[in-house]
Amino acid sequence: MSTSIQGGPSLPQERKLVTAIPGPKSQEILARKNAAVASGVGVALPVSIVAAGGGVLVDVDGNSLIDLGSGIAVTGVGNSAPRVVEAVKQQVEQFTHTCFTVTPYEGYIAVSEKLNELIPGDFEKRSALFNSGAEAVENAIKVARHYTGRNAVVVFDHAYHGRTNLTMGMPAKNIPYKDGFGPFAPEVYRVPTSYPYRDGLSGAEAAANAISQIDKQVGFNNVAAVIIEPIQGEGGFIAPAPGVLPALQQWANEQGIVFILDEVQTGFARTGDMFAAQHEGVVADIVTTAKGIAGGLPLSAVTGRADIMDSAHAGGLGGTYAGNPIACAAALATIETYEAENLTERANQIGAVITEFFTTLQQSDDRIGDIRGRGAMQAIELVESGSKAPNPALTGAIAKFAADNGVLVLTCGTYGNVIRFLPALAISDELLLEGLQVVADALAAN
Ligand code: PLZ
Repeated sequence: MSTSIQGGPSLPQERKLVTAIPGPKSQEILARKNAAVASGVGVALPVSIVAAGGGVLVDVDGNSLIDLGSGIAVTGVGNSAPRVVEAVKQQVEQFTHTCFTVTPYEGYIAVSEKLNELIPGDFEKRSALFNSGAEAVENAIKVARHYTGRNAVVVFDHAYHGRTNLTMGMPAKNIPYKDGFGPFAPEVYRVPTSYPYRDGLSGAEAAANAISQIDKQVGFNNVAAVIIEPIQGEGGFIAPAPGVLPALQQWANEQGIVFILDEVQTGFARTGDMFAAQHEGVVADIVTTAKGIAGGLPLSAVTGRADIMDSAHAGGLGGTYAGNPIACAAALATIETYEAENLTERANQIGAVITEFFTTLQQSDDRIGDIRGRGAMQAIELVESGSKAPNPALTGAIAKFAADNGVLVLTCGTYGNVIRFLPALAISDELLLEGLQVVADALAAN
């Protein structure tokens, strides 16, 4: 693996612990956090970071942790990729902000052109830029409603789409996202999806199930949009059975329903294709993207068929910071990095390393119920030995053991029993395998 995208402050790519986790300086800072920051803002691993790059996070005590989460699938190119650093520096010296809807600038337009070119679909497209994934989802729904003149939005079991009021009603998980935060926006309907490890349904069966529920609960003619993650992220890295996405796409097209793919977590080389939809040749009417788009700067996008996207009146879409010039400069440099460094291929190599590692381990530990994912978006679902009963206690214990031993892993899943692996595509095989071995040690110790 070339080191050309590791960049950053030349961080040694190593796991090195010089204190317990968290160390004394981190503890001091975290005590200030508890006094200053609203406690609803939790943290997964309470260390205070001073540098990050390639596949490591360095904390204020001098510990170097292996990062298998990349800020929840954001820093695909690393946390300080050279092209991104350079582009951001240049832009910040030119200007930091004008508000695109007041006085525009080329970067926003260049990002839109690039997205229109990269996102699957052999038709004219338009894009609009925003700040967060949730904001992109909200705007995709605004556009779909405006275009169709209909209200209903269909989401799926195990879905996750954000934390704003509209998107908060869309995730399928109460704690931590929804509890006590209602009322939620109306006209959001949830239907079953496909969970191959647990439901055993074929793609055709799962799609037929969902479509039949939409018919019975909502009525096709009331549906503005169906929105689905090509691989469900927060819900547990669930890839639907083959055929589900093409069947939903075809049905939505026939019914005049806007088919939205939420590629916020799966997009930008993560799954071994530039976009996860490409795996089955699915073409959405609208695609939402964020996270991996801009190397860590806040940017999101809604990209779709020109006639749908252009249906909203001028002034109907926007936001003060939406498509900020620094974030746009970072996005152009980030996308250039994915392409120039062939990071889709790297994502597939990473996926092969992870799959092989856990397939071997599974032979002697049946608590690894399922190993799944695509490219550098992989997960293990943990269950009770001899059954498929979810094992969230083991999952938490493994994340804790890994953190104590200098490896950041993230958990997810509706049942809280999935460990997900989302390393930066800049990580070396050596460091990745060292991180995975710590997870194996955690399994052995629990
Ligand atoms: N759509 C598919 O995965 C964000 C959530 C982290 P924002 N997932 C990480 C947390 O605990 O808040 C996500 C996603 C999909 C939309 C979103 C929302 O993206 O940038 O977090 O708003």
